[in-house]
Amino acid sequence: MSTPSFRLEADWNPEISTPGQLTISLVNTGDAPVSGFTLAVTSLFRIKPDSPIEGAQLLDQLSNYHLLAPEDGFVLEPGSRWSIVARQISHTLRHYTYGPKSAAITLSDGTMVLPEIVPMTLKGEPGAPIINTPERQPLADGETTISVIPFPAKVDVSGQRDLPAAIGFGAGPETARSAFEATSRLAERLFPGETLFGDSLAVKCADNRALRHGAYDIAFGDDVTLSASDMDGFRHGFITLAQILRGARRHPEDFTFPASGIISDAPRFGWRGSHLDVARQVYTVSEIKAFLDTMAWNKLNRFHIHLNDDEGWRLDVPEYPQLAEKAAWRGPGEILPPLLGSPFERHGIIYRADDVREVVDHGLAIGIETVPEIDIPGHCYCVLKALPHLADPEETGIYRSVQYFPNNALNPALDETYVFLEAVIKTLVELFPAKWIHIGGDEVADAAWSGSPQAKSMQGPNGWEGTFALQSYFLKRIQSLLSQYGKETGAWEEAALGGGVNADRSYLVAWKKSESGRELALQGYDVVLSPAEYAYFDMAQSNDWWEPGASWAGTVSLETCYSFTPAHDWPDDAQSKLIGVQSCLWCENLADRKLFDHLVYPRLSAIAETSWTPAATKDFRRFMAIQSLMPKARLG
Ligand code: TNX
Repeated sequence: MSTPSFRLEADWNPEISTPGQLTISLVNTGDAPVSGFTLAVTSLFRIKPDSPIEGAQLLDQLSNYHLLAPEDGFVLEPGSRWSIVARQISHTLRHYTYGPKSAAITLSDGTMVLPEIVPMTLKGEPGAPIINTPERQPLADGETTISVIPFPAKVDVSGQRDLPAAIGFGAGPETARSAFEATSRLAERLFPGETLFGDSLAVKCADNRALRHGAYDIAFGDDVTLSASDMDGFRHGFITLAQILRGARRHPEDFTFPASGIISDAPRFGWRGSHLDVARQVYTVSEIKAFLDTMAWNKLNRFHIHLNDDEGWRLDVPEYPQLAEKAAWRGPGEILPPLLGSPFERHGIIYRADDVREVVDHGLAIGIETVPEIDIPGHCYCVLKALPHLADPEETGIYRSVQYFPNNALNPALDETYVFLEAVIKTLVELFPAKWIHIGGDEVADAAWSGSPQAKSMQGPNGWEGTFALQSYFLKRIQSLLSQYGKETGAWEEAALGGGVNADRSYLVAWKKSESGRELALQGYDVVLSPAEYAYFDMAQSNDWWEPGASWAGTVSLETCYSFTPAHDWPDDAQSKLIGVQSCLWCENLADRKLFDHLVYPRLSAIAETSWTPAATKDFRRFMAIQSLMPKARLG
């Protein structure tokens, strides 16, 4: 018998209906007819449940997992196609990445066949995904600078020194020597085969208590002298020197190694972060470490790791083995079906204590604190599937999250919820030394808990005060648990709803709009800005259909990303509430790891420059000349 084979095609046509028409076609590329089969597809789009579909029945669905079957008796002949048309779709589809990401055909005898998947087209027009690296744009003729990103606060240098063979450690305090050694190991990992550190130019290091945390000065003369008051300052100085050397070697027409003068540098913000969603896709410890290395070269210092979402839980909590055994896995027969491009087999990852320590220690050695996020009470679909006793047994009705997960929020009215979270927090406190723990708080559905008698019984003096009043009660209770451990609370901006968390000892990440941070600051919260329209790396970089990513917050070109000007219109009394800036990388589209570098670099460097360099010193033209020297994680 011949081996069955298939090709899966998809097309979006926004001109046929509103918002548009999605056609999915299965082509039989084998040489025997097939019947009695089903087709399972994961994607970014979601066909709305209970909406009419032409040519198929939707047998099952969870968020973006769809199980489809042709009408009874349908036979798919060799060389012919089965087409399904759907018009009620969760989003307007704007890029090929919204289309099918993984799929499987189950034949009538139960055999599973994986089709070839063709990237989704727009109105049938052929094309190919864009995966590229922005070109370096040289400086104007005769112009020179130093090749440093983020660009230092003050640069007053001149001349051109003969290039040293490497940056060496001359003399100085023990902190400087350790910073030198850690930076030299970092450079070896990032630029294998290049000599940046060695024993050539003997940099003299000096303690200067007048410099603030992370700040440094470099004086260029016969000697090169690096001054700082702490390890971070020395590390930053050595990174700057290595960047200067690399640039001057590669593009001597644009970049100098100064002969004299001074660089006086200090970060604009204490919080210079990057978030990574390790729930939607699987990231190995070594992939995370490679990402951290690129952060460090950009002088970023906070790694916000998003450890759970509806689609997966990543942290082993020994008291609840169901998390490691069930909630971390997707696949046929698992509590979660394949989603967002995961393969049709058991697929997932759980980080055990040693894995977490490896990530945390790797970060600390290069100046990065890892801030863990457990996203509660929403985004907990897989937790509630793995631990069904955490749901109110009397709950009626179905509410859905924006991502279409049904009843996915932990219930604030149940004692068991807090027993569970105490165990989770105990694990977090043991493994993550940073002073902050981020507790999510985003995107709880408006209707959450409205069908739970136990939640309803927690009425305020004026009756049921609604989902967000209850959310506030819940988040405050978790916040006080964290403060018993001496930890501060981080959360997304929605944690201010319904009464909010206490502003004291907390920070909120403003993500919806660049203005939302200002409101939070005026309410008294410390704010980290990560506005999606500038700082979300899952946003596509142009309107081109073939540009990967999403665009619910618009498109974020490198120039747009660079143009982000934090708090430029905040009143003076709110400015002190801005503690920093971070990027976010949500990973719905990153089953295809080849997209990682394209989405992240050099936008990571643009955010790094915004978080470090004084607004008036930023310069996109200079950035475009230097950015190509910055490292990539090369995960693809
Ligand atoms: C919104 S930003 C979310 C995430 C999604 C992201 C996609 C935030 C706090 N929640 O769940 O992954 O949009 O861009």
